[in-house]
Amino acid sequence: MHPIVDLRSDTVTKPTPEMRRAMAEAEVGDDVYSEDPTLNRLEERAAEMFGREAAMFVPSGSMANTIAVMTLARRGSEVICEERAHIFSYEMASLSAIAGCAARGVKTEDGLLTWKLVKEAIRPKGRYMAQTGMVSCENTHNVAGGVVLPTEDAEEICDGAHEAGLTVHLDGARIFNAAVALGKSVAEITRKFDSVTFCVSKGLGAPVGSLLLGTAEYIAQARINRKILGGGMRQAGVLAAAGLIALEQSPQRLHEDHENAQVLAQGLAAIPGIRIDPQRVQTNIVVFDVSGTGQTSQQLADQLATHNVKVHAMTPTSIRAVTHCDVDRAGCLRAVAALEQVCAAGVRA
Ligand code: TLP
Repeated sequence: MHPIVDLRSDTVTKPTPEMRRAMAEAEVGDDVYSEDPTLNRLEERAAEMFGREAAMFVPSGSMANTIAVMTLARRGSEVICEERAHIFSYEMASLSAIAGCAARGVKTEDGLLTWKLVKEAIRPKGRYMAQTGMVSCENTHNVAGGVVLPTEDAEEICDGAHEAGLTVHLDGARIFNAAVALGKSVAEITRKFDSVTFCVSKGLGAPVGSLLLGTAEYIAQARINRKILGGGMRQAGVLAAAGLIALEQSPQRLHEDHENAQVLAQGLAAIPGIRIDPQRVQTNIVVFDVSGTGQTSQQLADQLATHNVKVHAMTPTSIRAVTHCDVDRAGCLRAVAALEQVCAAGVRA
């Protein structure tokens, strides 16, 4: 049997031997006292890359988003986001359960918010409706298929929202993928947001962690909120050591994942019953419709697993495959061949 091709997510990557070595050798201290030199280095380097005053390491992207809402939005206020945004639909409602806000999901065809859509969703000032407090964007948009938010649209949202007295957060879990697709730096494409989060644990390949970025004042408050969540870590330098390698080295290779996603998308498009437009695949996420195969996404995913290919059944009719550093071109081609076989067998059955 072939080795496993795991396309469920770019979160599944294993630390490289260099990361493991750095983790073993990391100089550490107690981060709750801000005394972990490796973690401090990661935070400083991240802030520098994004042109921000400060950064804070958190265990996960979900915690980073929750802290952003806790820090930027008043309890009882509404947060405008795209309907399928991770912060709204994939974080166990922590936005409400923990940060005390309500999500106002905006429906879009392509996952991309615009200022026009955001503006229409802002509540009028009054005594009955929850008042809008914050806007949250996602770049790249995961569930919409890794689509990239154009920088002009992002900036228009930020300018409009600021003028309306709202704060704006960016869930940039995969912002380095967006930067590669846009051919711009992460600093350039995020500069107008009040707060930005990105994950070292996704396409960048580190085992654990995300960073939250903003002004020194914002991050000071965010540190308090991280502690409220029990997210103050101690000798977290062992994690930061891998994060530093991810941050310095991985952005240069993300274009390979995007190229592999294209190969995957084109292969999938040729399979009868599968619907996908490869031109809409901009980064490392490939979402495709399987309704024409006569099988549910879960049935297909289960059968693919018997061929040692793992994918994520996202909805009953759609599957998500994500490319990353632990899957090469041959692996992607093998996934296409396996799906072709599984679909053909389904037709015969
Ligand atoms: N996304 C995960 C799953 O939760 C779906 C994945 O496999 O893609 N923002 C975005 C845009 C994300 O895609 C994710 C993770 C997060 C935030 C949360 O990150 P973690 O998993 O570190 O809490």
